[in-house]
Amino acid sequence: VEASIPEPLREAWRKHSAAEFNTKEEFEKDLVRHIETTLARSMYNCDELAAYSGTALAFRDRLIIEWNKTQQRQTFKDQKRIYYLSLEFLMGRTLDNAMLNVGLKETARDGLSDLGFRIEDVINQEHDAALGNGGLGRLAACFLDSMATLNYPAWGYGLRYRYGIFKQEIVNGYQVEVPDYWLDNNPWEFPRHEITVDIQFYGNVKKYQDESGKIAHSWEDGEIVRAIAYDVPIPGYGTKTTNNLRLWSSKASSGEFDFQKFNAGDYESAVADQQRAETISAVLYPNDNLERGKELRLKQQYFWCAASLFDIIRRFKKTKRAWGEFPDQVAIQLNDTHPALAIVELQRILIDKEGLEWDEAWQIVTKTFGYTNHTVLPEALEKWSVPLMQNLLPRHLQIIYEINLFFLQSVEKRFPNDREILSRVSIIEESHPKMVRMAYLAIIGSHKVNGVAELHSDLLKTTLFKDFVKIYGPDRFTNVTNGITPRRWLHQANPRLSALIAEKLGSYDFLKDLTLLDKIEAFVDDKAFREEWAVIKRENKLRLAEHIKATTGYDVNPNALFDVQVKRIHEYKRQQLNIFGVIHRYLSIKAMSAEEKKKVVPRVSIFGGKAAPGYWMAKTIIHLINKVADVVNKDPEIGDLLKVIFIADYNVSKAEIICPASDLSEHISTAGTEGSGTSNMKFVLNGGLIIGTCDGANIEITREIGEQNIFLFGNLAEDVEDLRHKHFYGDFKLDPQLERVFDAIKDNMFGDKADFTALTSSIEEHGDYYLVSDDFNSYITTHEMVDEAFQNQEEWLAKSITSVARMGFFSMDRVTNEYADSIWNVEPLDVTEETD
Ligand code: Z2T
Repeated sequence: VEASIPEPLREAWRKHSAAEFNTKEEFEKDLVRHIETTLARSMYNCDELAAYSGTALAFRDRLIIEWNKTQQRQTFKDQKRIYYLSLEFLMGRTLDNAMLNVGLKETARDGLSDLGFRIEDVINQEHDAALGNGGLGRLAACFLDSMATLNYPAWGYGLRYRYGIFKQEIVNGYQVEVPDYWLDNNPWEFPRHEITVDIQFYGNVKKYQDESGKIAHSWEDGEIVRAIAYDVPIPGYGTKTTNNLRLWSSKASSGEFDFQKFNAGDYESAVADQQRAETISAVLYPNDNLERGKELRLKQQYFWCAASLFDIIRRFKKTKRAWGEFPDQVAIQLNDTHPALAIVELQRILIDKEGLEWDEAWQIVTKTFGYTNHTVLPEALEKWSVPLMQNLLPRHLQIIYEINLFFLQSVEKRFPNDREILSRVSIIEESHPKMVRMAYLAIIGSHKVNGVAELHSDLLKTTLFKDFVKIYGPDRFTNVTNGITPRRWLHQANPRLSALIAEKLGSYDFLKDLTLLDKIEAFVDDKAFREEWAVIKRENKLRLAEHIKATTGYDVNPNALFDVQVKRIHEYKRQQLNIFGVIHRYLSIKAMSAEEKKKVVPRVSIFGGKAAPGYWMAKTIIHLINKVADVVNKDPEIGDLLKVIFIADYNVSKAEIICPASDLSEHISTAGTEGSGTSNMKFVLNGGLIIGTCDGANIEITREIGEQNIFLFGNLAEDVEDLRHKHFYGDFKLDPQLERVFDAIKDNMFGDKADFTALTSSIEEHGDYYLVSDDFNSYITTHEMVDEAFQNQEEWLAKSITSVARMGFFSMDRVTNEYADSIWNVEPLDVTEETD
């Protein structure tokens, strides 16, 4: 039977086609129906969780309808599509975003209220989808929102982890990791049990002669694992486009468990096989900016790349085009090197399965891929040991050697007198064991390579990838500075500020064209506007204060300066600099007379972030922050002048509460280490000022908002190498104010000093790699300038408004359009009469 219904029967279908709710009445009807039938509950048995599920199901119906239409439209038009390959999608919650994107949140609010629920309580029932670590995963999620909003035909491809990033609890000041099992009752995913791909591992390669006598290769006798597709609808804001995020889940290939083994009575081993297969998509690796070379991680990477490519090729083949047209139909973006094996897999399919010649295949491959690099930190660059890859992916390793050979031959031809360059740029590092350098593979297999902020992209070109610029010329390397979606990070997180801006601008159009924000600069002296702006900030601070009270028990003064640093805990991000600064402030206040204390600007220092479970130094930093909080918050000499708060389990939904509530946020990485940073953008867009180093996107934020509106401090990227060199040769003097801080720690002021020796000695004795001491004085002095500025509330407010007005550049929509024009060469596809 044909899957497509014949035309004469379609009228009956059309008559009964599912309808979308648009009014409050229709919403209530759908909601009650879902609660009473889908959930089998009633008005006598409906808690907030059931109300959440019912609301989600009602909105899900709407999304599905537009999602189906979008997929039909995109198939019918068959334009070039974008495929965004990312091992991480840090989505956060879906319901609130879906309600806002389809423009029916107020309708739902009224409907829920009629039925006895407060919409905020309902929204808060949802579990975050946390399939990511930090900035890289959140960037992927912002991409999806933006690509749908701009009507690009785009798919995300990722892994359906059973466990997302762990939940963080703080017990006695230490981080404790709790598994994040998030899949039960998730209404936002659709299992596609009919969409499967069998993926091979291990085995060996046979050489043979094909019919024409040509030498060919086949990869045989491996172990097979099945990939099953789970689809997630991605609605755009104020558009009908609803794109697809496809996540792969792993399962044993022969179904429930191996039949033969089972019949032979080998029950245990049959179950073990099944579990081993399911382990592939079981858990997200919790490292941010660190790669550890574990076999299971390589399995995850290949499993996901192979399934995604098979799926992409299956779609391409349906159109019966020639292979040469593949890059005109398909743009694949590699989110870091995690999917770099896709390059090898496409080459393998083209030459081993489709019988193309090497050169023709390689042309197609390089035209298809683009590679985004997110960091210059050496410990984050992926390298896989050759023996490991030989065992797991024998044919792929051969192809990598082949790619490398042709590449090195071309380099030798161009630089005949340079022996050194060959070993420097080889994909294979000649170490013991030999290693495959994934970044080099990604560069060689892509037509464009981009960094994520200007400084970062410049550093790539002058340091890490210098030789490749020489080989390929500068055109292969480009910059696309990161952005954030204003839908989630302004409209959803800060609805009152969004409404105030809309009122002044006459519409919410700025959410689709963020450069329109510049029009609010005209109101910077408007007294009523300024007052409302200040009231909104205060209410957002109160909301955060409530959260702090509920989760930590501490009362914080909403009039104090809220000073926030929330991001993954990492030495290069320098939370240690911040907490040392806090100790400095504490000691200074304690040394003051009553008279002097009256002049102190009250502060709440707020921290949040997870440490990778194996990263001891990061865990030590968390411990110190919590110990300092214990002491400072209970010190009667301090009162409201200083509070230290560690917010446990920082995630996307907490960021939505925290970002709108900051007066000041900290983006203080050692210059040259942070690729871009994106929370800096979220805070400024919500009217917070920032203190930061000349690093990542801070530099471009300064260019946009003006240097009078940001607190910059510290050494510059160009000076870092020299300073490290000096330290290495013993030219190091601990900053005297930092010495006073260390003395307090060593006096056991914050508990057993031994707990913190690793932290202090990394600075005093082991070269201070992250330049904490070098930047300390500048940091402290700049914080004094912050205090002074905060005392002039009128000027502070003007800075806040002006900065928001100038943030248009950092919209993810600008980012998406830049990728579309300069890397993907794709066009949007909007609804037209022809297509609908
Ligand atoms: C990550 O979040 C980032 C870089 C990585 O390099 C890995 C992870 Cl998990 C392998 C971050 C950068 O640190 C940050 O500066 C940047 O803003 C973000 O990616 C998005 O580009």
